[in-house]
Amino acid sequence: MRMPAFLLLAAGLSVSTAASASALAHEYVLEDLVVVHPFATPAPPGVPHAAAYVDIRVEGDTPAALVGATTPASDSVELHDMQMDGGVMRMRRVERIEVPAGTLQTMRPGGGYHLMLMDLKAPLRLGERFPMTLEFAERGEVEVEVWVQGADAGSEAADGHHHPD
Ligand SMILES: [Cu+2]
Repeated sequence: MRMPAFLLLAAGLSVSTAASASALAHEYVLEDLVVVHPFATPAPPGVPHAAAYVDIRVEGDTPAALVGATTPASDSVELHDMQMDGGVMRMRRVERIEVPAGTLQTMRPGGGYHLMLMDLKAPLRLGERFPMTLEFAERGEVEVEVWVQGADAGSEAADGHHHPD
């Protein structure tokens, strides 16, 4: 049975809402939370890990917390934060990524939060797409499609999504 989109939303299921204006970005809705333009940078053969980036916007009054992710593309996915530490960029694993109500949490290559795909099952090539399930505290899960893009192209597409003008 085909359900209207609003019923799926009410049931808390994910709906791919389309970037109808352009094919350059994509986003997903989970209740009052919007996941915008998930992308990952390429990983050539022999490179075991890759980073993925998702922007998360909370439109309602309740903060959100990303607490985990899974994908068939890798053995596991860790939430990471990358910061300068004594002149060296260091990655550390975090338990959760908080997104305060009414705000946008962006992730970009080069620093800060990202999702680390640990032990890739295959290289990630430009132009490929793969599914990933994001798990949020209280809100549950949403499945998104991750696009493999260069750091600049992915960042520009995500930025453009927030500022369509
Ligand atoms: Cu990392």
